[in-house]
Amino acid sequence: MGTSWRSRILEVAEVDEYGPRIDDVTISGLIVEEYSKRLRDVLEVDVALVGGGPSGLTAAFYLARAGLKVVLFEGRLSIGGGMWGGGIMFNRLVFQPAARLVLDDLGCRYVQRENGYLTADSVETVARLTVKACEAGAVILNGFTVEDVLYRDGRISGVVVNWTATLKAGLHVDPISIGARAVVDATGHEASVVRVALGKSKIQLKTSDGRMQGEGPMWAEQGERLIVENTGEVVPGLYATGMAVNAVWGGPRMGPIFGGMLLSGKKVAEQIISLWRQ
Ligand code: 48H
Repeated sequence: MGTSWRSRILEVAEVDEYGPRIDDVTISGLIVEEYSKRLRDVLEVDVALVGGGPSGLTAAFYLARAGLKVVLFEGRLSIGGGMWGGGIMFNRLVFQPAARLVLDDLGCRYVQRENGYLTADSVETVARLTVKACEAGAVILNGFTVEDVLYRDGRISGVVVNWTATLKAGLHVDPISIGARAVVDATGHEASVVRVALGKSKIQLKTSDGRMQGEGPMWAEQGERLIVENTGEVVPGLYATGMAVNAVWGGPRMGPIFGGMLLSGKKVAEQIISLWRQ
């Protein structure tokens, strides 16, 4: 008769000169038990964020800090999106002065340069944003791609997720669904959640023709301004933040300056928090 892995963990562990003996099956049991519980806990949330770049992580931090139940799905194994590489892989980040408040809230270290520009180490900043979002209570699930949305009564009401590895392998495996009062597309240039929503019949954006306008050519000042201005709901229940905003509204790209991403993440969080408090 086989014993369950739980009975193994309850057994008094054998001890050798290095401490309690390590049991392979117990390791697996802990992973499966804890991950399953985490996944079950986020099947229904206040906010489902898609994309773990600067805008998504910032939004996750503010939303979770306000007490909302937040899950963030990141398709890759690594969090941080386009932040790691700074500009042309010189891993320094540049921010405009307006981003200082957000950097301070997130506990990021930076250097003050001429004309108010701020610079920071990209690896350290990714780590800080991630830690702050997790400490605030956001659950980050990496390796998960959002491949569809839930749409009920004219509203986006959740996301449909699958393992990125499953999708990359081209396996025919059905996904699972996550219910959310608000969904945030923080997927960067791809705006992949908005795109998938648009691919479904009957869904129109709040843009002039109801369609995606597509990102414009590089112009940092305009790009940074418009990204913050246009951050918000694009379909009832679906919000855009970060680079996805300019893809939706036709704003220019801005190259390697990251203040707009943080400010956009903060703004989308504040919009959702104020609705939630009503
Ligand atoms: C799960 C997904 C899915 C999906 C994509 O690109 P990001 O860093 O996004 P932002 O908007 O926070 O920041 C943009 C910035 O990094 C940038 O690219 C700038 C400033 N560019 C300027 C310019 O001129 O080029 O992060 C998006 C994340 C990535 O990690 C993706 O893997 C992830 O979203 N993602 N995750 N399901 N369907 N699609």
